[in-house]
Amino acid sequence: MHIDAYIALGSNLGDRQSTIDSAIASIERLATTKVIRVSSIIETPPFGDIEQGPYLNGIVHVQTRLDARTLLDEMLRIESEHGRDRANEQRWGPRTLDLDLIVFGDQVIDEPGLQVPHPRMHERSFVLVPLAEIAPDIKIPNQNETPRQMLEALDGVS
Ligand code: A4P
Ligand code: MG
Repeated sequence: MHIDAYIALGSNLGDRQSTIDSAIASIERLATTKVIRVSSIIETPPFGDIEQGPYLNGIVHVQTRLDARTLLDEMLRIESEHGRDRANEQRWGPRTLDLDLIVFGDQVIDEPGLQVPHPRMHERSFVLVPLAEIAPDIKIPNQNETPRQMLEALDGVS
């Protein structure tokens, strides 16, 4: 049985577009994993209090037979292959590549180092805009709202 998963991509250091393209190619090469759809890659102002450059952000929809922990481990490996250096960076600070697992089928996981659905997705337009583009009406476990509704709620307050 495959699982429909949604991975958020972000980059604000180096050649952002090449990094995003190469990260998508790496995701495509994962065992038992198929890229179904890639959202538009959009430029977004940095979210949070840290002074940093604009990001490119997007979402990839995959179908995979990997389990969530294996997929996350592969995502962390792909980040480091693209120059991500966690030891020398700030929380929410600039990074060559950030891959976040946003949704993993209907699974709800809350373990050290792995939480899905991503607990802060509903407050981040850089996640919700591309997610609502390719998957506006998916059911997100543990959430009453679809991506479209989350985005409407966020637009309403900002
Ligand atoms: N982890 C747990 N659950 C997950 C999950 N579902 N997906 C753990 C990915 N990782 C998960 O990740 C820290 C640890 O979270 C990982 O080792 C993994 O085991 P991280 O990416 O280093 O954390 P972080 O990035 O410092 O924090 P967080 O809350 O993920 O923040 P973001 O969103 O990644 O912050 N502005 C714009 N416009 N666009 C952006 O993409 N990104 C950030 C970075 C700040 N501002 C931004 C953007
Ligand atoms: Mg992250």
